Amino acid sequence: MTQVNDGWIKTTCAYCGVGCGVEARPLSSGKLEVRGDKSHPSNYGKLCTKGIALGDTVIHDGRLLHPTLKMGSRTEALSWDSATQLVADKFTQAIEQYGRDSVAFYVSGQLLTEDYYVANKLMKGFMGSANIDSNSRLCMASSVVGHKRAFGSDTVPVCYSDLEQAELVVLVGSNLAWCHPVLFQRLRAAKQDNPNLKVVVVDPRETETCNIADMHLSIASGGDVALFNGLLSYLEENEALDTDFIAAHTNGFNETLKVAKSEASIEQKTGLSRCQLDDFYQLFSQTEKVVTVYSQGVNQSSQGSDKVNSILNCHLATGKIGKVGSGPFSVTGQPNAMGGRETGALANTLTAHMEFDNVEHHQLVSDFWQTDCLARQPGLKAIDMFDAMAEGKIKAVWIMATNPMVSLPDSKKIKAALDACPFVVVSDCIADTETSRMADLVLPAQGWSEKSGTVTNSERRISRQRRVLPSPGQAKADWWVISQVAQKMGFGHAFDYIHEGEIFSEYARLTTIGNAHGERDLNLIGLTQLDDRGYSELTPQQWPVQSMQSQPVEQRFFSDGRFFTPDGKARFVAVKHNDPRSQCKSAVPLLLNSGRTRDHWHTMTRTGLSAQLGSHAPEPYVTVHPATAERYQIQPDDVVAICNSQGEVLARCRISDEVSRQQVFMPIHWNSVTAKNSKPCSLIIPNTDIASGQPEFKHTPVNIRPIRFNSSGLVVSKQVLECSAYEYWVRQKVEGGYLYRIESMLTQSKLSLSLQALVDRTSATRLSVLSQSGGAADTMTAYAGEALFAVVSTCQSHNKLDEEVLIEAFHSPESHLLESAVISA
Ligand SMILES: Nc1nc2c(c(=O)[nH]1)N[C@H]1C(S)=C(S)[C@@H](COP(=O)(O)OP(=O)(O)OC[C@H]3O[C@@H](n4cnc5c(=O)[nH]c(N)nc54)[C@H](O)[C@@H]3O)O[C@H]1N2
Ligand SMILES: Nc1nc2c(c(=O)[nH]1)N[C@H]1C(S)=C(S)[C@@H](COP(=O)(O)OP(=O)(O)OC[C@H]3O[C@@H](n4cnc5c(=O)[nH]c(N)nc54)[C@H](O)[C@@H]3O)O[C@H]1N2
Ligand code: SF4
Ligand SMILES: [Mo]
Repeated sequence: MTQVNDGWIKTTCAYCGVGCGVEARPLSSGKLEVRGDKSHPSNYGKLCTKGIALGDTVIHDGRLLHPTLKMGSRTEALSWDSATQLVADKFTQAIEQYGRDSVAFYVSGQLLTEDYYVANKLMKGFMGSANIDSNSRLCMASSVVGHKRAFGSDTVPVCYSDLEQAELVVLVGSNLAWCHPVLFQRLRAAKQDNPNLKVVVVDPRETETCNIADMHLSIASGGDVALFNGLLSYLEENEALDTDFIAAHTNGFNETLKVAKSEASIEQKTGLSRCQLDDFYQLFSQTEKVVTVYSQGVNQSSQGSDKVNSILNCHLATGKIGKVGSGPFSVTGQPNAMGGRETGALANTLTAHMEFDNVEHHQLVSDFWQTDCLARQPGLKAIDMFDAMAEGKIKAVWIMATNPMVSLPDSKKIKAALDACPFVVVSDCIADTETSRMADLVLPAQGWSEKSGTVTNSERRISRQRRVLPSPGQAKADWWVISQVAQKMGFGHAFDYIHEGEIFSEYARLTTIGNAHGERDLNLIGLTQLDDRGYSELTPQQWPVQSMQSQPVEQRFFSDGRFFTPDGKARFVAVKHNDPRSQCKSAVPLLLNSGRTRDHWHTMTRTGLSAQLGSHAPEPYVTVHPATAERYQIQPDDVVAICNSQGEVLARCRISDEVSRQQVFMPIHWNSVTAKNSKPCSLIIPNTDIASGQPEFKHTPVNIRPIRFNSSGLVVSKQVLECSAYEYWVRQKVEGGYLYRIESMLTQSKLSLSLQALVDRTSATRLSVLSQSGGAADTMTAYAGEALFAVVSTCQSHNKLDEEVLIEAFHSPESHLLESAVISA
C-alpha cells in the first residue's frame, strides 16, 4: 500500500467527479484524519468542505452490518453464504421461468470500476440481458449521446489545466462553486493570476458560481439550444469560423448551420436581451482559447442531448477543441461516473467503449469473456426499467449504491414498481434508506475508507481508492458479493477473483482487444501488466495509458483532428430548440428547478453524519423570488407546500432574487429519513430526453402556498426520534445527537406534552426531568435517563426558538444554563 510519512495513506475523495487526492490516517482514538494530497494532479493538496469532513462520515452510526432478509416487519440475519445463494436462486428461477430480460441491475457511479466491471460482466455476459443501468442515466447520459453523435465515441477531450490556460470559460448549467468546488477554486485562482481570463455563467439562477463571473446570462429554463444556435449563426456572420478545420476534420456543417440560422426568436426562447446575447457571442468569437463546461442544467433536460450537441457544434465550427486551453468539457458528478461509462454499465453500451450494433465488438467481447450468451441488444434504461417493473415484467432486481426511491422522478411510481417486483435486493452501507425499506434482502457493503479499487475523474484520470479502515460487521466489497452470486449461478470459472487488482487487469486487457491501431479512445494497454504490487502502488493515470505514467501527464484528445467515426471526421449535429415537455398553466404557474447545496451529498446517507456539514443548510428549503413571495403571501422562513398533480412536498422558504420570478429552486437531499416530506422527486414528472433517456429534473410546473402552524418545537436528542405524527419535521446531525425542528397544528402546550411523551417513548427507561425553565409560552425541558438525554423547547412561532442555546444546553445540561435560556415570546 502506498504509504507516505507517519502512516498517511493515499486515497481519493468519496464525493464528486473532480476526484481529489486525499491522504488519510487512522488515529488511535478511532478517528480518521484527512488532508489533501499535494501530489495529486486534481487538487494539489486542496479539499472542499465535504472532503475536509470525510473523517466525520466514517463513523458507524446507522451502518448495515449483516445480510438481512426482510419479511414484512420481521427480519432475519443471514450468513453471506445463504444470502448470496438466495440471490443466485431467485435470479436463476426468474430467468428460467420468465426469460433473461425478467431480471435487472440498477447500479451507480459510486461503485468502483472493479465493482462496475463485474456487475456488467455478470448481467450482460452471463445472465445474458443488458438490463443493467446506472444512476449515471440521471446524470451523464445526455453528454454520452452528444459525444457519441459528434465524436463517434464518448470522449471528454480536455484536461483540468485547460480551465487555467483558457481565456474564456463558459459555465453552462453548472454550479461549479458548490458542485465541483476544487475545480472552482482552481479557476478562481487562475482568474486572479490572469485578469484577461473571462468567466461567463449561463444559469437561470444567480448561483455562488456567479461570484467570479464577468457575465451572468440568466437564461430561461430550457433555452440553451437556442442560445448556442444563435452563437453558431453569429460565428458565421462575423467570419469567426475555422473553415480549414471544418473542411478537413468535420462533416455536416452546412446543414447544421442552415438549421441554426432558421432558429427564430432567440431572445424570447432564451429570455435574454439582444445586447446580452451579442456581448456573449462577441466574447466567444473573439477569444481564441475557450472552454465550455457544462453539467446538469444541460444534461437533465428533455433536450439534453441536443443541448450538448449545440455546444459541441460551436467548438467544432471554431476549431476550439484538442488545443491547450480549449474544448467542450462535460464535468462528471459522481466519483466514478466515468468508470461506469468505461466499463459499460449503461444499458445501451456493451463494455469498454464497445457497442451493441458492432458485430465485431460483440464477437471480441464474447471471446474475451468466453461466453456464448452475451446480450445482443440494449437493455432497459433506468426510467423504462422501473416502468417495466411496475408492469410486473421484472421479477428480480438488484440495486447497488443508489437510492432510487429518492433520486428517480415520480417517487410514487418508483414505490409502486418496487412493490410490484417479487424480489428486490439492495446493497448499501446504511441500514435505513428509503430504498432499503422496500427491499426483500439487504446486503451490507463496504463504504469509502473500507473499500479498495479505482475511480476515474472528469479528466479521465484513474486513481486508487484505498482501504484505510476495517469494515464493520460483515460488510463486504460489492465486487466480492457479485462474484459470489455469479459463482453460485454456475459461472465460477469467469468470476473466481480473489483480489480487486485481478479484476482491474482483466478490464485493462479488455480495453486493448481489437484496439491495436487506435480504433477506440479508451485504451489501458500500459496497465495490463500490473502485478499486485503495481496495483497497490498505482499512481494517478490519465487514459489513454500507452505506458505506465510515472508522473502525471496531460493529454488532449483530437489534437490530431482525428475522431472515432468511421471516416475519422467529427459530425455536426443539426439541432433545434424545443420547449421543455411540461408547461406551466394556471393550476401550476411556477417552475420547480432542483439541484444541490454546498455541503450535502445526494440523499445524505454520508454528509448527514457530519455535524459540521449539517449546519450550512440545516433544513430543506425552497428559494422564491421576492415578488413571487409577495404574490403568494409568503413570509420569510414560512414553511411552504410545493405541489402539482403528482403530490406535495414541504420546505422552508428562502426569499431571494437569485431565482427568477417564474422559478423556484429546491435542493435534492432531504427525504423521509431526514424530513417529513421534502423530496423534489415526488413532484418531478418523468419526462426524458428521447435519445438519452435522461430525466428532466430541472423543469417541473408546480404551485406553492404558505402553511401556518400553531406551534413550533425543537428537540435535541441523543437518539433518532419517530416524528411522523407532526405536520412538519426535519432532522439535523449535531455533535453527539440530532436536532429536530418540528412544526405543528397543536397548541403550544399540547405540543410540549406531545414532545415530552415522544421523548419518554423513545427512551426505554422512564426519564426524569433534569430541569425546566420558562413559562407556559416557552418552555425548555431537559430529560435524562440511562438511554436518552434530550432537550426540548417549544414556542408559538418558529423564529422565537433559539437552537444554539438548546444545543449548548444539550452539551452541558446544568440548570443554570437552562435558566439563562428562557426565550421571550
Ligand atoms: N455539494 C454537492 N456537490 C455535488 C453533488 C452533491 O450532491 N452535492 N453531486 C454531484 C453530482 S452526482 C453531480 S451530477 C454534480 C451536478 O453539478 P451541477 O450540474 O453543477 O449541479 P446542479 O445543482 O444539479 O445544477 C446546476 C445548475 O443548472 C441550472 N439550470 C437549471 N435549468 C437550467 C437550464 O435550462 N439551462 C441552464 N443553462 N442551466 C440550468 C440550475 O439552476 C443549477 O444551478 O454535482 C456533483 N457535486
Ligand atoms: N430532482 C432531482 N433528482 C435528481 C437529481 C437532480 O438534480 N434533481 N440529480 C440526479 C443525479 S445527477 C444523481 S447522480 C442522482 C444521485 O442519487 P442516488 O444515487 O440515489 O444518491 P446517493 O445518496 O448518492 O445514493 C447512494 C447510495 O449508495 C450507498 N453507498 C455509498 N457507497 C457505497 C458502496 O460502495 N457500495 C454500496 N453498495 N452502496 C454504497 C449510500 O449509502 C447511498 O444510500 O440523483 C439524481 N436525482
Ligand atoms: S471537490 Fe469533490 S473530490 Fe474534491 S474534495 Fe470536494 S467533493 Fe471531494
Ligand atoms: Mo450526478
